[in-house]
Amino acid sequence: MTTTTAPVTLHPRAGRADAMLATLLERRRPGHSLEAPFYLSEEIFQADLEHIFRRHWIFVGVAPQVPEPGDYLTVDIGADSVLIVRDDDMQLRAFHNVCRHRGSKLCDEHQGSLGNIVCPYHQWTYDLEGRLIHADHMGETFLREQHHLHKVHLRDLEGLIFICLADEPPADFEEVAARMRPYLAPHKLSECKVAAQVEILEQGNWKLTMENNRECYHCVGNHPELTISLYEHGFGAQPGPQNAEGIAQFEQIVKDSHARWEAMGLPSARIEELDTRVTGFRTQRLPLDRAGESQTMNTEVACKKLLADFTEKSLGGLSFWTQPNSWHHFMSDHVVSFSVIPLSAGRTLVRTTWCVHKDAVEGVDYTVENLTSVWNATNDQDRRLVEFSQAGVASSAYAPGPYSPFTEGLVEAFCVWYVDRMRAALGSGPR
Ligand code: 3BY
Ligand code: FES
Ligand code: FE
Repeated sequence: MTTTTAPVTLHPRAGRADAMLATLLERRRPGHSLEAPFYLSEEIFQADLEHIFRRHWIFVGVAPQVPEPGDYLTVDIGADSVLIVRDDDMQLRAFHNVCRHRGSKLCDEHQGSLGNIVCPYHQWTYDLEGRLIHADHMGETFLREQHHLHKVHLRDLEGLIFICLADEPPADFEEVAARMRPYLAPHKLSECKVAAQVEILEQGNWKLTMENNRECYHCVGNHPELTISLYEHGFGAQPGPQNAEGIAQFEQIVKDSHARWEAMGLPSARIEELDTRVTGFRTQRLPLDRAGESQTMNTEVACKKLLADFTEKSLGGLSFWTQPNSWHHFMSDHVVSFSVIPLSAGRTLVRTTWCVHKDAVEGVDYTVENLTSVWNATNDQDRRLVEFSQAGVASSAYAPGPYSPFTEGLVEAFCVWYVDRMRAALGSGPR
């Protein structure tokens, strides 16, 4: 996938909003932040939902949120509510959260547990595989089998749950999954429990949330808690004589750590495919500073009971970033996952979930406060930055500014991916 400068050939049924969007996509200046309407326009927000969030694989939660048959979670992508349920055979399934009778929403809570899926309106009842098993008053000739719940595509990638609302989801997810499994599997996320989940509402566009996540240029100035565990030379700077030695030392630490972890069966090498495929992703396992164990205030493990069968605490942080809406950090003692859900042009939900070994005991092996303090602080700092950005791009003085070639390469990768995917959607068949 490459960014071309050729004009987008619009579908014949394209409207004025699409034409405006196509013009903005065509004139996007490489290496610069996006023009203001991408963050402010409700029409572009609707296009984001349609072309990005309804066509790509969206990270919605972790398997430990739904450990038992009947456990469910719901997620709203624009007007589409999706119900994710574990069935009696322990299979995860996703359905549109919409009754086949007169369309009532079925489950209103974000998370819960049920025996069958019973519509609150007239009690049509579906089993955990989405089959309509009971509907009163519908007569002898009514065919229940024609009224099963509409399915949504779902993949469980080693405990990370992705859904896709498209009829034909991007097929390259299977390759991404195959390449990521060896990295993720050793941490056994599916054998964890949720220790904490926090939702924050950001008064900003979802793309500002994602762009902010894709760089650490802002870390030194804003994240005193997170930077305790990050190596000073590990998150980017402009290389020069003043830091050449520090960078070389860090690179040596990475090399030595990778050799140690690879020998333990933990793949560590970086994969960099954020803007070169439909299901853009990136991964790398990086050493942590000081005690080097975990992203905590003292960099020691937050949970004494380690994940899986790990006996070694210093496994660094395995990070996994996906387009368009997630990032994750897998450590020896816990996993922290972030799901970004767009609510409107200027409002975004960020859901953070911390998981520990399912046998870990709160108050004995870990405390929620110690486990969550770094990312609660960091999320709040990032929320403020996103809100400042949202306020600033609304100003008449805002014009796209230049990215650092050293520390904002992944922000550019996010924008290149976004622009490419939007152009592909606008230029192709019926919508
Ligand atoms: O660690 C993260 O997930 C991102 C990357 C850089 C800044 N940050 C909060
Ligand atoms: Fe669901 Fe009537 S709308 S049973
Ligand atoms: Fe940040």
